[in-house]
Amino acid sequence: MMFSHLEPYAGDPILSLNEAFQADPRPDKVNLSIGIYFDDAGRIPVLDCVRDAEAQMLVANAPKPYLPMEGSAAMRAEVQKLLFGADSAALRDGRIATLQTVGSSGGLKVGADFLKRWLPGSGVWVSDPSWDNHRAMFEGAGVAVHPYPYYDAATGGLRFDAMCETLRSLPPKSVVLLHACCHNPTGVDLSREQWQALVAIVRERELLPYLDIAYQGYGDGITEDAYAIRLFADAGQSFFVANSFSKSMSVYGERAGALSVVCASAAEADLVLGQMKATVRRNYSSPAIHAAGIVGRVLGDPALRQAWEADVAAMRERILAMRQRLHAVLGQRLPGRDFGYFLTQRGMFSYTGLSPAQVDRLRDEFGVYLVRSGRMCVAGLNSGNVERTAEAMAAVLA
Ligand code: KET
Repeated sequence: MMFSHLEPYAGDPILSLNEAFQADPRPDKVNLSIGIYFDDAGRIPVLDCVRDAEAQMLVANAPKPYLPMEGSAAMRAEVQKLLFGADSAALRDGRIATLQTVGSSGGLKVGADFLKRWLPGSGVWVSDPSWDNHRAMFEGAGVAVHPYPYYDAATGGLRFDAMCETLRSLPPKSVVLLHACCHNPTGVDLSREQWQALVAIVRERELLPYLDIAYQGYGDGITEDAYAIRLFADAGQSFFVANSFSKSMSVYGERAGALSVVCASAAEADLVLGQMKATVRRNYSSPAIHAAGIVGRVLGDPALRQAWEADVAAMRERILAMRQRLHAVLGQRLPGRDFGYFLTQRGMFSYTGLSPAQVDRLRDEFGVYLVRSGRMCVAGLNSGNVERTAEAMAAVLA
């Protein structure tokens, strides 16, 4: 009996729920649980630009060696331009160390292991609430995790003053995890003025920002959503960025992501890249070659790039249309209640304010799946299910 002492795994609040959805036999079920973009037919799209990149790879019939620990050089260079802008001073100065990682989750974990080893006294502060896996991954790396105030349930907005007050009280070199755009789970983002105020606090308190950008292009646009990244870089700040292509290229299972560290000098960036490579070697040795081929081509080939930007805009606009439809139906059914948050929140998610009991009722009675926190993936709505989903929500809210 080697393993009888194990505690049973309670499951992951998002991934286990998605498994429960798949197992639900009801034909009219609606998946608003996991952060995946579904098209208007309810399918995960294969973008034309991704298919064309894969077709090019098939024709080239190139061998599949191990990539270096830090991943594909061509992909890393494209990621840097995408995040920081081709004319970034930090990029020109060679101050950015970028690695291709196994999804952005792989990047977050490699970054967490690196911090545990090289800034062992630093804790990490995450927004209240945040993506649950942030806490799990940093704690798994042995880093202490603390919350900072963020979402204001009373107004559906941001507790920005309280957030700043907490950040001002942190010891130097504390790590502050920030969602660069499309906050998960709330959909509530900082304004540009608030980002600027944050940069000043980070500088004054010598904090280390760790930006997570998993939904680039789903907020206001591909470049617009990189605002915070470019602001920190232009301010001469040292910081981390983990970025994902899972959602923006609809390549979830390819595990396409990267981790970048902006440093004070090119020499420091070399040191960081070296130790990051060592961290990767100890975790998974090297990232996936197919993911590098897709991302490198889609970003680097002008025609594919143009097609991708149009695809991202179409996904963003379809989500917006679903937000408006949901808002309209709920406003009709429950007049006098304020559903304005569906329109102001950004990205894939809305924090609905539904209680766990209401979420359970939606699932059991109507086959509509939300995360129990009340988080809804708006990208699971489509013209065939949005009306009845809104009616179901109205029923449990009444
Ligand atoms: N960061 C955030 C903020 C995020 O929401 C996700 C995924 C990731 C990182 C991971 O991305 P990837 O590059 O695929 O490793 N979030 C969705 C899926 C999940 O929980 O894994 C979600 O919140 O539903």
